[in-house]
Amino acid sequence: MKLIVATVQDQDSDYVVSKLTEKGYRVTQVGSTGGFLRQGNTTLLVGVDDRLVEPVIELLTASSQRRMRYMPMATGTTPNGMTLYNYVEVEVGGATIFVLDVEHFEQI
Ligand code: 2BA
Repeated sequence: MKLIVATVQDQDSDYVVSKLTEKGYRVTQVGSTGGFLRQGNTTLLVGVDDRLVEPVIELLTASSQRRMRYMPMATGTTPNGMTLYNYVEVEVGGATIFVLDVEHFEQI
């Protein structure tokens, strides 16, 4: 058995979760925050048999999108002390996926 840990963007999470549950996968949705953008995202935990890892990754690939985000970056200050910002473009994935071996699984 494997545990798929997938971080997706908040905008995609409902759609991804509905696609997973439609196909009969069990999923836990955890609210998370990316360390770089400090914006909310969603981390999904999906426990599956080894043979189902690829189909789940295909589903995640098909149902989550890459998007551009804009991150404020301080570039200096005006003579009267106001901070000046520029926005840098950051491309945020689709999904960031880890696949872990499950040593033990039980439901009580
Ligand atoms: P964040 O950490 O908020 O990162 C958002 C996006 O910012 C990243 O998109 C990437 O394009 C960029 N980014 C992150 N760190 C960077 C850096 N040090 N320098 C330049 N650009 C940087 P993604 O790579 O698609 O990641 C989306 C979210 O997935 C991340 O949000 C984080 O929550 C999670 N994630 C990505 N890689 C991870 C990893 N190795 N371990 C744990 N979580 C990860």
